[in-house]
Amino acid sequence: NYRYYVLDAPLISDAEYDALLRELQDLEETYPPLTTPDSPTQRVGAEPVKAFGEVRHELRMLSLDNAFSDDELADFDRRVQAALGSAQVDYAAEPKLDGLAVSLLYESGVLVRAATRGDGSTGEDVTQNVRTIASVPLKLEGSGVPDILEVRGEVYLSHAGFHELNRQAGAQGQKLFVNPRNAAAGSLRQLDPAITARRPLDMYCYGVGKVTGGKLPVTHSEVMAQLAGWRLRVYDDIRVVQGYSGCRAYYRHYEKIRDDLPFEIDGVVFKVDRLDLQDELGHVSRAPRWAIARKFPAQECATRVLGIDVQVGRTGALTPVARLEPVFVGGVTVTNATLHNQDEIDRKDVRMGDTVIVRRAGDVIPEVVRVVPKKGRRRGPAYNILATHPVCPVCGSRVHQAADEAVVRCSGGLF
Ligand code: I6G
Repeated sequence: NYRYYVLDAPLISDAEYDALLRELQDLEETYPPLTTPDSPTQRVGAEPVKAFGEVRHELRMLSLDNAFSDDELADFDRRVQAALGSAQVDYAAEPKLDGLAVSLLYESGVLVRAATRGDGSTGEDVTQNVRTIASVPLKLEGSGVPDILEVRGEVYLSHAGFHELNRQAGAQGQKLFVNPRNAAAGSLRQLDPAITARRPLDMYCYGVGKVTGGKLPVTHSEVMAQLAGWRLRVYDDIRVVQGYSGCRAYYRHYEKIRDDLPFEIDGVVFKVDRLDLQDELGHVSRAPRWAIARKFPAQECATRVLGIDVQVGRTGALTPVARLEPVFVGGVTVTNATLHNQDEIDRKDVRMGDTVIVRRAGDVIPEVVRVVPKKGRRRGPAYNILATHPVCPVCGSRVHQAADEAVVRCSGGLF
């Protein structure tokens, strides 16, 4: 499991893995006392619950302050320098995954409890659900594991996992999740762990909470390396960067590669690397003074549909396009967004005058993601591309839609 789910470097084939797991199941059935709580066979199997229990976090789970520009990032660095009275500060940098924060409690190296952040003071007990996440170790391996170790991190769904989940939901006529974050939250908050187990959740650890009966290294980056040494899943490009310019370069790099990552990130996080300096800085109300999230420009924004036009492409395909009230999203002003085809318009039920969420990611054409429901508002009629465009808006030829296609095409006068 560790090689496959944490290191992403399996040594054996899936078939060999399945055979080993079956052998273990057979052994445990024959000799029940051999079944330990941390056995790979014991990830699923807890009974559904009626409601989650409450967990009080002994050390508050803080949130992060945000910087939305280079200037705000520079301000943060200046504040840190001033408070510490030092010229240049080393920061540990890592991407900020768009998931939900979870706390894992290990006693003598064994996972005994997992909780959501909740309001920071009190969260929900999601132990049985977190146990089903294959990359979360049920038992830590290696030497020097503290008696009590609370690890914090982000539970998330990869893009692939999210699309697969929505594909299945669509096939079963269920409501689709709007984004990977909501899908991850919904998956973790299932009362039946068997359902969570079928969701491809994953987790990266980003810090520690309560630690007793053991010593940890003196910098954040070394602590992260130590967690990885105990087999916890830690991001493999946590870097120590110098000062504001180092932070900015790391941010630029992730801004560039963000759309190539297998999961959604909404920014990068910088933390003063030395833990003694973190202590010196302390925190204000809900956020530490020693950390900041440099956020990417929002990729989704709300705006209004002014009209629906049609564009005719090189292959004669008629693509419906929403004309929008201009909106600044993903770093540019967007005035048009693709609606893809009639099936997509029907599925999302997009109409003129609607308030919609528009998404612009990387160099991809902006798209209408969904309609924002407005209670009590009278809406326009449903849009139908064949009704509004019986002929091609470019050449006037008849348009047609093949029975097995979602696309409407210009016939080019051929029939
Ligand atoms: O919500 C968070 C995401 C990522 C974090 C975080 C983080 O580090 C990479 N770090 C801290 C300290 C907190 N929230 C409070």
